[in-house]
Amino acid sequence: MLDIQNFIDGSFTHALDGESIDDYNPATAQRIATIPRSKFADVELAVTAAQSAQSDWSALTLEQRAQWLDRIADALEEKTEDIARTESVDTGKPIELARRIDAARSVSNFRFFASLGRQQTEMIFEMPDAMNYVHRSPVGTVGLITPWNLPLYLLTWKVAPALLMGNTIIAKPSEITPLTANLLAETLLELGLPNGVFNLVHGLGPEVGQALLEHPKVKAISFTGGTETGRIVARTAAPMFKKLSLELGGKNATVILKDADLDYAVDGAVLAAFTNSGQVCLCGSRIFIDADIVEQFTQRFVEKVNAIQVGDPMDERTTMGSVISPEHLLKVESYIDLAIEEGGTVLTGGTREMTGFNGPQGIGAFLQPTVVGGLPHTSRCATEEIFGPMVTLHTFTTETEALEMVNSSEYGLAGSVWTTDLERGRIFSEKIDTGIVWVNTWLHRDLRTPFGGVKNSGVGREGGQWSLDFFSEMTNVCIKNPDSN
Ligand code: TXE
Repeated sequence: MLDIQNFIDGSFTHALDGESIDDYNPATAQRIATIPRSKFADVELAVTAAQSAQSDWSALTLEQRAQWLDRIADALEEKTEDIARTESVDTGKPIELARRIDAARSVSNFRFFASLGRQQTEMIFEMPDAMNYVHRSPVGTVGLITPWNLPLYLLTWKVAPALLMGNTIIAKPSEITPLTANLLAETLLELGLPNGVFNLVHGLGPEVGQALLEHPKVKAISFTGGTETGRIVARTAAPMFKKLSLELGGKNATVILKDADLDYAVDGAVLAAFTNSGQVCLCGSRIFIDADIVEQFTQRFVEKVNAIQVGDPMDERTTMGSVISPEHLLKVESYIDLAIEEGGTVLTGGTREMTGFNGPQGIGAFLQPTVVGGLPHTSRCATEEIFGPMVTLHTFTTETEALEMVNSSEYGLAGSVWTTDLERGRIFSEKIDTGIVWVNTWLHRDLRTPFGGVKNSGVGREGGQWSLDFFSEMTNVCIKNPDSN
């Protein structure tokens, strides 16, 4: 049992009122840690620490802060195994996935932004009689609120650019997965990052998260999480004119065109559907298939899904672990019941048993990957974000019909199109109302590219220069020499 504490002004400390909440391993149902149930007073302490660290941190050069990012990347890389195990225990995801995706990306987030910082050039705009240049300053103290699906991956995606641009940070990780944020704080303490530059407050969203949103000295909020919470964040922070970045939910489409390389497309669609038990905001949970190939595709897709090894996250052979919590398991199961009520057919999955796992069954939050056919694309199962190991299959006869179905969603985060005709794929992609489209691939990320959604999937973009713009304020300085007429 770990006794996790807040990290404020370079010290680990309990919540001021001493209250705590429990943290569980969803694969074993064991209590693994307690975390502070922080409130406004704890946020106040963190803000005070951040504000007093602000001027020294922002006085460093971009190169000096890039060197900090490199040092953090190196330190995290040495802890790869620790990060992977901790993330796996806290989320129920397979250790192999946690190592390959969560740990690796947490390191590369810091390396990437260090390198991007070094590539910055001055923005200069010459006029016949004057010159303009753009001076960047930090926003100040920023609040970073992150979810449970990719805990350290998504937190470091915000921490790295925020530090690079000279901001001080108050981070609020999900109360369901607090452990790797704590590991990051320990690492920063070991490295000697100046006190108050990075602060971490744990607790419940509506309490400590809300306090962070409401604090007048927190000048920007970068939030990744559910769409409903995103509305609360916007409602609270927008009237205070805080800078806001909202990365919200998705109900992404995977589109299999008639000329797709079928085996390749099946592999891609399975990965898009069930990576991290379907708990990635980019997961393709609605699959649209051309009627001419629907039978072959469905047969091969179901076969491939049946080969997924659902089991002990610590077993290297496991390809799918548990879902995030027993409550989330019930939510996903309620959608399977709803699918049947709505007239769908469960083609595979829908049960709790584990494959390839010798431990006691029925304790952890495990669910077989579930494929549902026969539902209209307008059904609740095909329109609401389930965020679990469940997908719906739909058939189209023309590409126009496919586009109409894909774009009928309230969400617009990502999507993928599978075809051997790259030009056709490109034209189709541009017509999808979404922030990100992949052709013949999924979750293939170049960190320089814009990341974010349209419609109910969010506002703003992260990634590359977009993150640097978010975490800085720009002042245009126009200089005229009085001697030049
Ligand atoms: O997200 P929440 P949850 C979706 C997915 C999932 C649903 C709910 O559909 O089922 O969201 O998941 C903090 N003020 N995604 O409950 O509640 C909260 O403590 C300030 C999509 O985890 O949005 C956590 O740190 N903060 C997604 C963070 O917000 C508040 C990833 C996200 O929690 C708050 C995860 C408040 N009033 C879930 N209330 C994605 N797009 O990646 C909560 N929080």
